Formats: sequence, structure tokens, C-alpha cells
Amino acid sequence: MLKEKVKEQYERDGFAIIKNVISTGLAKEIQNHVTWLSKKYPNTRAEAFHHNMLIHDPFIHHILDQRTILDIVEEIIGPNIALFGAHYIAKKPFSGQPVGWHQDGSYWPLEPMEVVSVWLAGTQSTKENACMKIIPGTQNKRLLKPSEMIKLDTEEYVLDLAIHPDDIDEKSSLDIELAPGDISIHNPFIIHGSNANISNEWRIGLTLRYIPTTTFVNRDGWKCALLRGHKKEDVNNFYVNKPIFQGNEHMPFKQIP
Ligand SMILES: O=C(O)CCC(=O)C(=O)O
Repeated sequence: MLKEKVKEQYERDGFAIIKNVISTGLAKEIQNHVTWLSKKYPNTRAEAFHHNMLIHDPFIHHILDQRTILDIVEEIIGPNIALFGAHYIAKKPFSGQPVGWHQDGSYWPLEPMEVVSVWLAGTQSTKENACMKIIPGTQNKRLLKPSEMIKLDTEEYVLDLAIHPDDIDEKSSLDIELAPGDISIHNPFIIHGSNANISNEWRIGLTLRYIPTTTFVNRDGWKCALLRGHKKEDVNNFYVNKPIFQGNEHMPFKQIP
């Protein structure tokens, strides 16, 4: 899809799918990374490889440097781009956890709420192995506060809060099916979630949250990465240095585009 079309669709629908954004070789490295992280953090579920585990990781920065992803993000939020969140939601076969229905913005301390999410597929992500689902039209709804949501048990669900099922029209949901190397993008208002993975295949997604450098992350010491353009001097975000590869700490990877 042309970049201009992506912007048009995103602004109208609150989401878009873009095929073949990274190579299948690099998508395979994402699978290797999840395997490697699973060994490094044997007590952490693969749905919970969170920002703090990734922000100093050279392989993640290799992904963040991909021009093809940044060009799409630039269409949406402009030329001064930072990352404030990275999270693998990698669901293993047979017992991958579901994600309750939610709007991302309900969780985020962003001022203003200018942000775009990229969901990068490391494997096939289909209805069968519990791809992300969205509810079209909800991109225009107001953000629910956490106090308006129900609490979920994180032994069973990826996230600890969800919109009450009575407030969701499941029948109108749309499956965001992707092949390795495809991405979807979505806005912070659109309602989305996913089922448990009971298939015999992994479903690996890397979620990346991009802000313009005019957006302030109002959480003390939160680590962001400046990816393109300039930081804004009066917006007090903290930007990490690019990590340097260390053989005893990081996954070796090929510099494939
Ligand atoms: O990976 C999923 O199933 C859900 C993703 C999600 O909630 C998100 O990217 O905001």
C-alpha cells in the first residue's frame, strides 16, 4: 500500500495493514529472539517480554532502525519520532494467553495522547492462532478510565484490565491477519484484543509504540528512544543511548534488512 494511502486509511478507520514491511529473514530473527529471551528469562511468559527487557537490546534497536517502518510512522506522526514502548506479545502453542478488549490509551501517561502503535508479525498471525482483533468504528470513542474497566487475572490474561464484555459487540470484530514481516498500525482509541492461542503454532507479535517528540511521557525515569529527527527541549522525556552489542548479554544477529 502506498504511504499516502496508509495515512488516509489510518485517519479514517483508526488502523491499517501494510504487507511485507520487513523481510521474512528479519521476521525469522524475531522468532529467534523470542526463543533466546525465553532462555534468558525462563520464569517469564513470552507474552510478557516487556519494555524494560527490550529497550537496551541491540536486536530491538536493529528493528527500530528499519527505514521501512519509520517511513510509515512518519506519515502518521511526522518527522520527529521516538519510541516509548516495546513489548513482545508472543503466544506459545496450545496455551497462549488472551488479551481482553481494551483501548491502549486507557493505560498510557501520554500528554497529549498522540501515539501510533505498530504490531509487527514475527510469525503468521491468523484467526486460528489468535491474531489481534479490532472493533471497527471504535477509533472515535472516548477513552475509558481504568476505573471503568474490569480487573483480570494476569495468570490467565496478558493485560490486567478489560472493557466489560457486555459493552462489546463481538460480532462486529475484524481479524487482523498478517504474514511474517507484515505490520498493522492502530490508534490509541480503537478497541482491540485477542483470543487464547489453542493452535499448535506460535503467534509472535512485537508491539512498538511511537510518539512525536512533542508528546510527554509522564512517568518518572521512563526510558524512550529517539529514532528520527529532533527531541523537543521543553519536553522532558529521557532518551537512552543506542546499546552496544555484548556477546555475553545479547543475542547475536545478522544485520539483515
Ligand atoms: O497482540 C495482541 O493480541 C494484542 C495486541 C495489543 O493489545 C496491542 O498491540 O495494543
